[in-house]
Amino acid sequence: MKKINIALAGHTSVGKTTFTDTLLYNIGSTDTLGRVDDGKSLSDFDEEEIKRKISIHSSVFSTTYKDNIINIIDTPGSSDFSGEVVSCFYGVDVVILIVDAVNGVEIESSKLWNRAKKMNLPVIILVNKIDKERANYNNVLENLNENLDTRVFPVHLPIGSEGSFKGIVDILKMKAYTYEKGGKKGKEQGIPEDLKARAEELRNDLIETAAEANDELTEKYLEGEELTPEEIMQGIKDIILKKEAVPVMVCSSVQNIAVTEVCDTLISIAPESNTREVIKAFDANDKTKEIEIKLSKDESFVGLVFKTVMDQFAGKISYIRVFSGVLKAESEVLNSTKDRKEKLSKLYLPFGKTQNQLDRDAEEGDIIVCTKLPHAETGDTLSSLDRPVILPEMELPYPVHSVAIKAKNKKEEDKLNSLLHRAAEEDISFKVEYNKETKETVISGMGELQINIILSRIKEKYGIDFITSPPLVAYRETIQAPAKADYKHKKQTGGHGQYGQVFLEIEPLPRGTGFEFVDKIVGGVIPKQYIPGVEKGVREAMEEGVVAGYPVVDVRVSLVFGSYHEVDSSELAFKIAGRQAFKLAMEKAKPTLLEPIMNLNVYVDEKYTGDIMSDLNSKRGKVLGIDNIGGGIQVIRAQVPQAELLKYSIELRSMTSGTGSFEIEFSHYEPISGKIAEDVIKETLRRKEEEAKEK
Ligand SMILES: Nc1nc2c(ncn2[C@@H]2O[C@H](COP(=O)(O)OP(=O)(O)OP(=O)(O)O)[C@@H](O)[C@H]2O)c(=O)[nH]1
Ligand SMILES: [Mg+2]
Repeated sequence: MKKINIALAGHTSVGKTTFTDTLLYNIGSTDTLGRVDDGKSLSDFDEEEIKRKISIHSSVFSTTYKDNIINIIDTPGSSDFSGEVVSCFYGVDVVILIVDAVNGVEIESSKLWNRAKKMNLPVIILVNKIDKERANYNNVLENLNENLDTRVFPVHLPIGSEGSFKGIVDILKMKAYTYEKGGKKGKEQGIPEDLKARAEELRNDLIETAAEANDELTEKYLEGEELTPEEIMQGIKDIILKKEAVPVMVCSSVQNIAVTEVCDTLISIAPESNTREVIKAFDANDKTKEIEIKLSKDESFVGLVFKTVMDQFAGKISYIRVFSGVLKAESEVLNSTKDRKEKLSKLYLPFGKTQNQLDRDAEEGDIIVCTKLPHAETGDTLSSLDRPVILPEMELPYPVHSVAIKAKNKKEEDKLNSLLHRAAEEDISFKVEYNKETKETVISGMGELQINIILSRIKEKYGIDFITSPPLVAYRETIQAPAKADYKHKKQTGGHGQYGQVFLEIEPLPRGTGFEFVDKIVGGVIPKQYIPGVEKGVREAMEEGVVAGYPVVDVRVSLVFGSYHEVDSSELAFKIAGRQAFKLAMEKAKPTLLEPIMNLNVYVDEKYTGDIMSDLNSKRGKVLGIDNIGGGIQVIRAQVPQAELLKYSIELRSMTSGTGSFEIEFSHYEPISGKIAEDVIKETLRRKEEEAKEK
């Protein structure tokens, strides 16, 4: 019995969900063949998915076929949901990259290919929709070879094409399978005459590929000896694991032709749950200590929560990949990421929207579901109490779209916040943060569509109305020249007075350094106990700069001189003096605004590159380079002010008819001046006035 854990991934609409539904039907996991198009898909079952006819969430199916356990995860194709795709990649051992037989490699396919490569996950390619008009297998193979930085080798050859597609030649078995309408399985037959030569050619190519797996096979092959069927199979498996070449299968999911043969091929060549033998982890008690986890049921338990669903009735549902050991129902495990114990109740096997109770222990290689784990979140490692380990942290795509949000009715603010946090628990790429600097709740994710879907659910289901706006930019302030100032705080109010005098020198520091306070007092002109007061005052003043009230950064402040009074001095008096002196010094030190600059990677079809470049130009962007990543897709790497990118996901969509996508992350701060700075100051003051009025 094999255990195979698969993620189906690919560009939008290549047929991942249709393939899933067809496969589940063919292997007898369900009696009815559901379809995305008629809203009956077992995989796209969510209301929004049915309405929009696209996948939004991943769906996990634990199935058995010919005594093997196959866990299939159907992932969504739109980049808006790529966070969930990537987290699911952490739960599987192989990615089936599905491509459309006419379109070949598209933007998301090429990003997913790169992601799988980065994660060291083996990939097998499935060409779907070979029944479509203009589909041509040889063209797709060429397209794959050109656009993925690997070599592909077909393990299937289609019989017929476009409307006449009726089956495949399996190059691994050198047998042909053809379909009759309504059949779940191909009828085995001899290879059609007109395909014999091509099938032989592909078979030779396949054997040559297998021979590359190791020196022994290579030698045998070169000496003209025939490789045994076992050697060929083992060679192919090794090559897949090493990703030196990638096998290609073919089918039509919607016509239900060759889907079962795809499944048979996967059983013979896909890496199994323990093929990798070991994975890396860290000792939970000493995170610098790397440990190898043996993928075996005889080891201590280690599992990963790779998906979380907040179900209206069942509560929190955690999807767990068991990497090693045995997991028993009703037992206790350690959530080593959170350092908390988790009490498990029953164990279930996932099947789309349903869960079936598991009547055995879960073991290495299984994907199971637990409900109501108190602490577990996506990305958490679970381990046995006797060997606490942590798996490497998930590396997820960086959010690209953010909006500020507040409840229309102030009284609903708390409820809105808790619903947003709940959504974030379920969707690992959706983040909710309170930005202390701008005093806004900012939600961010992978795209406008993702955020709109989450918000419309909150509105419709819970009746909460809210206002969204582009988030405020977290500007900063700094100085551009050294300056000096002094301030004497002196107050005589009846009995005890207040007294403190400080002389400060301030100077600019390199970008990103933050703040330095230097005590240069000699001869006790300010007693030691008051000096922390001065620093506190300076820090307070730095929270709101003199240009537009933004935090001040990259400044060295030296306290050089001062005076005190035996009776009237106090830490408070020196704090006030420090604060005021800093403000005075900053006024004289050529203060300026700083704006955040982002690193931006834009992925577009090359026909849009010109438009994108001129748009980036108008956004004050600096283009750093353009790379071809294959498939006619270019990555434009640029640095652009954040203020210009607040609606970029919407703009890019319209510039590229929805095909472009991008990645973004904070890079650094840069000064702004002139009209741009004036506008920022004006807008900030206007907003502050408005806020003051509201209060
Ligand atoms: N001609 C043809 N159409 C197909 C095939 N497989 C799927 N389709 C159609 O392609 C459309 C998209 O199919 P889905 O299965 O939803 O594609 P998907 O990859 O799951 O899409 P997302 O999850 O939204 O990215 C549907 O209208 C399907 O009927 C196929 O083999 N041939
Ligand atoms: Mg889908």
